[in-house]
Amino acid sequence: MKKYSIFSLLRNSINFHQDWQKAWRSPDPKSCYDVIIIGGGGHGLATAYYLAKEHGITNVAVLEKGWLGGGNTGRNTTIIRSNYLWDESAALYEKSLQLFEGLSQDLNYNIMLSQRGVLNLAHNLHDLREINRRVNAIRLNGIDSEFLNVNQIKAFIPIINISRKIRYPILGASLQRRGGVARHDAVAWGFARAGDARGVDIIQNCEVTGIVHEKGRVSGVETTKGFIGAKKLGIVVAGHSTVLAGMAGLRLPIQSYPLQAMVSEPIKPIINCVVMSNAVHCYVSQSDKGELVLGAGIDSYNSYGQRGSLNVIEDQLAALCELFPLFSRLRLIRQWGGIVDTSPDASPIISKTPIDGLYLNCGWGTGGFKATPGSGWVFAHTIATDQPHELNAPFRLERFTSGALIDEHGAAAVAH
Ligand code: FAD
Ligand code: PYC
Repeated sequence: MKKYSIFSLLRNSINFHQDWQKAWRSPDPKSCYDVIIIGGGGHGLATAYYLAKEHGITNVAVLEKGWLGGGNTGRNTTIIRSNYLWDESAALYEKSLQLFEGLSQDLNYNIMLSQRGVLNLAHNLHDLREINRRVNAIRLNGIDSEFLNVNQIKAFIPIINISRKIRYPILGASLQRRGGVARHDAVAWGFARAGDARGVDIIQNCEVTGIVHEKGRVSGVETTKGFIGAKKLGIVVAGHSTVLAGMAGLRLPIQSYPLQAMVSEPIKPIINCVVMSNAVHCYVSQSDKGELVLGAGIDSYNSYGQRGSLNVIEDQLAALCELFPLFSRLRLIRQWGGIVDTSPDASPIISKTPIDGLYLNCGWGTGGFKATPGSGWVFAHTIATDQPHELNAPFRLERFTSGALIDEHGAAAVAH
């Protein structure tokens, strides 16, 4: 990587950055690749990086219909945690959290990981029992998790409202101290730059319009830049998974919904952790710029409109003001949506498919950002070896016919 002095930074600022080295190349597609990854979000880019780094497979292209990270990767609220109930999920999300903990060093790119703690609130007796069960299950898997009573919550986050006289009083919470946030674009850019340095071709503005397979085996993709041959093909397109799988003649147990988020005007540092509430449907953290980053559950209807409904905004802001009356005078400055791919058990699908050489990574619903490196790690293994990694073996497509579901609706924390 080229080093820049203060003088070269100054020179570049007045010559419109003409001499700046590009972070990754923009090559024309080759006629054929060993592996094509469809989707230039975090998961696709991580897969390409680990294919090159861990498996020595560098004749790889990532095809992205828009710009890198322009899908859910750049639209999420950046929360990272591994507090999942079942052993299978705990192992996968914990692997991802551990990869996140070393990612800035591994990619030589500051992903701004901030392990400020994630609190999940309990508001009734059922929540309390459920949270205690989860804390114990998570600890049995060797993952950090603790229960906080109301006074401990107040000490951890003094601006929270612990009055018993509100609609849904706070009765307790789980805390994962290693949870937190990371800069989402930096995760995509870091994987892109590191993958490119190992030979991966990143091709933006290249929409896949057809998947070509003959005699039960993939041979390539039709794209807006023409046909590109491939020995193996990974579909990693989040909210558009059923569309891409449909091009190969596969019907998935996936539904796509809008999920929205929003930010307030920036204020001085006031909230030093992530607070989530399943019951009142609202979560909040504070960005490095000072904005409150807010969200809630998915819309209740299928759609590809990247916006989200007004009633979700209304309900979550009512919940926010109840939890933090102090925020009632803040103004919102921005709102957006992304399309999330939900599966029947709120767990992902990371799997081979009935078509040889075609692999699928989807179904992360509202919670795949935290899984970005782990997902790429196991998916690269699956593609390279044509076998699932032990961490993604339980997440095969076949679980929907065998019945071995991994129900993580509770851990999702953001309803879907
Ligand atoms: P994406 O980033 O969506 O990448 C898929 C890419 O595929 C897109 O760039 C798209 O353009 C491309 N594509 C689609 N079709 C084609 C085609 N035909 N040809 C070529 N390319 C194509 N998760 C968390 O863990 N924590 C959070 O705090 C969190 N907050 C969220 C908040 C919101 C508002 C949303 C929408 C999601 C949130 N998520 C969160 C979920 C998380 O963002 C996703 O699960 C994750 O980013 C999925 O990553 P991905 O790389 O699979 O998808
Ligand atoms: O999975 O932690 C999560 C999450 C937070 C906001 C959206 N998803």
